[in-house]
Amino acid sequence: MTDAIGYELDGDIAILKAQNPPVNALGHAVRVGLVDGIERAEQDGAKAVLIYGDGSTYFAGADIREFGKKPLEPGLPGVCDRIEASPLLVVSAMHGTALGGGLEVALSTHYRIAVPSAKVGLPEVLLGILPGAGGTQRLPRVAGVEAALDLITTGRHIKADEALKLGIIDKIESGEPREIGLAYVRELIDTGATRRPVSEMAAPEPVEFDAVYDAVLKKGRGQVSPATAVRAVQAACELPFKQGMARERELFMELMNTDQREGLIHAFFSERAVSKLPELKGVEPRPLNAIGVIGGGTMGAGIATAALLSGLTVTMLEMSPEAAEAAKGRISGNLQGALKRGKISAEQFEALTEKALTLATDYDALKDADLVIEAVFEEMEVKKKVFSQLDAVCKPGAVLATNTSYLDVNEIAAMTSRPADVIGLHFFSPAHVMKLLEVVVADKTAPDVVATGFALGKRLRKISVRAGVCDGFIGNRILSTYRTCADHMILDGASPYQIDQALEAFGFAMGPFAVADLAGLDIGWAVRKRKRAEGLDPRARDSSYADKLCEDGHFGQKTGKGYYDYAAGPRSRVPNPDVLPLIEAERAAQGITPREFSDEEIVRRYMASMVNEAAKVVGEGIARRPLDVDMTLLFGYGFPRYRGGPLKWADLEGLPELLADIQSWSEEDPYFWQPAPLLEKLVAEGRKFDDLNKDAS
Ligand code: T1G
Repeated sequence: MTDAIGYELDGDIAILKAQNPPVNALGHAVRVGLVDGIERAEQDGAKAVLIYGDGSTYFAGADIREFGKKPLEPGLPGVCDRIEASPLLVVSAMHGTALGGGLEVALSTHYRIAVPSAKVGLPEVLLGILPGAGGTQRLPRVAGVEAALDLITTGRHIKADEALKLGIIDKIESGEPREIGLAYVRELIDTGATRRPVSEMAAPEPVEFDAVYDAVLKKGRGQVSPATAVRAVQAACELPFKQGMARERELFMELMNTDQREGLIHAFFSERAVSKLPELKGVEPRPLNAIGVIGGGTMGAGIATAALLSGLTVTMLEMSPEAAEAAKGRISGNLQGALKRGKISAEQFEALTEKALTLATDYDALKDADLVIEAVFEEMEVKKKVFSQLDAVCKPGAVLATNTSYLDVNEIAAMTSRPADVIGLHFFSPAHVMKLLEVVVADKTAPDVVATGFALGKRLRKISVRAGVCDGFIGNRILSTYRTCADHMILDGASPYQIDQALEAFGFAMGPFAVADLAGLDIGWAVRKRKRAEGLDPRARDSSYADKLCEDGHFGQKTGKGYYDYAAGPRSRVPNPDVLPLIEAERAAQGITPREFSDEEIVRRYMASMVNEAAKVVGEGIARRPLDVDMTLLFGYGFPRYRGGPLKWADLEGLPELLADIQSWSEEDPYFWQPAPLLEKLVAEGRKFDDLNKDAS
């Protein structure tokens, strides 16, 4: 026996308790313990075996940290077959989340009981693989093909009541898993229940697998694991169990050896590591119950909505009662959405809009707030006025935050007598939907203020990323570079539409020009005007064709036209015929002879510019680790999750080859393509960005 599985006898029932915190992952010791436990129960002459999990959950799956390492026997498929084949009655009592290999172990037992709050699922496709211990063969036999295809290709977790309806579990009972499990085993013994090996159940009725495969593949937008899983379920219908298991293993190993698996597992662990900063170990955040929001426009209303939904009370400050009512209208609209999706009840809606939210037009209303977030017009003078007022009224120890997306947080902090209490909290629109939060740490920001920023992020269920102060912090700075790269390709001959198609085929939800239309072309216009006013480096290539679009009042979706024409609705965009002539005129004016670009070259240049700038951001310490950049792009800029993020992608592509491309392009444009010193260093040392993540952990 191993310590990972506890063993005891309760009369003639053997009890196997999983004790591998935090989530009873099915690592090697657990697998050995399960097989040893079954054998010992048989030797001890037990009538039945109960398997349950100690701590917060039943098995939450295979141990993901073991992936990519040398597999150790027994493998999980073998463990499941051994459990199922036991002559004893084997029963699972589930609580928490029985996921992946955890549900596969449960499906290899003969009966399953769960507490009402339990959840089950086979989320392997979200890690770039598929259920590899019989889930694609056993689940269709108990729940039918449609339900199995739905759960396996989406990876969604379902609640106990739905699992009961689908036949995945046999009974729901409140109480401690050990207690309800023992009572259920006794009931089964007393009622003469017999073993029920799922593998011996009839193969399920097939469906149109090719059609399902094509639909799932299309929905994956380049991610292959969900569609591959369809073929494994197909085997459950077309092959005897043993051959079906062999087919599952074949497809599982195929996916195990993909970059997508590496990308998705990198995303899984990075998502959990990004908010864990070594420098915040032992630093207590300040109290956080009541917050103030200044400015009730789209961003301010979104921030207030997220705060209300997380249980905070909010004081919304606006310049006039009319503006305050308008802000309340926007917040109610956002909360209506949550009501429609069943996230909140009508009573909760009422309480949030009438009790938890207070409107104000006087700064004095913010004097007791624990934290205030300013979301006013993106202009330094306006921000400075707001912060000097906050400095005058807010209580000592209040955290003063700015939602600026570009401006210098140090300069804003300097407007107060308490720069240590000032921090940047950069939300992304719509703020109650987008997961990303950049926590921008200024030179004088106190550690407990940083900790409070992360505590707020956790409370709002955000992915919080620490960022240093520079123009555009992590995300917008890198965005500005790869957008500039796209503009350069336009000048040299590519079309905005070819670029969008190439990047959408690469996996982005939307290409850069469609994104610009969604965000509003006036934002980019304002940035270009600001940068030109500050004085552009004479070596920088500039283009003004997009300015002409804006001068003609075309700001994208919000005006019905931008790069695309949205006359037929936001989802049916067509190229705006005015755009290409503007570009051709610009090329002629700059004396540029356009050339052909392949989709490959477009993606390569776009990604290389992103990676190069990201390497500068990490090299300068604006981002602490490469994974911080990866999570920023994943959760704020639509980067395809299955590629793990730009720096994970770069590692998988090969840094030497990327640097070589950048160096060759720097011959044509030495100003834009200055190789990042960190990239040169890593290549010289034969290291990867991931090595830096490991160094920092
Ligand atoms: N393996 C290793 N570590 C895991 C893990 C796992 N399966 N699941 C969680 N952790 C770590 C996690 O990194 C974190 O560590 C800590 O546990 C708490 O997690 C053959 C091959 C279970 C719903 O995909 O979805 O089975 O950061 O912060 O919010 O078919 O974790 O503290 O150091 O997420 O309460 C399938 C993955 C595997 C489930 C809990 N299983 N886990 O959420 O806590 S593939 C999954 C989750 C498989 C078989 C195949 C969630 C959770 P640290 P947490 P949480």
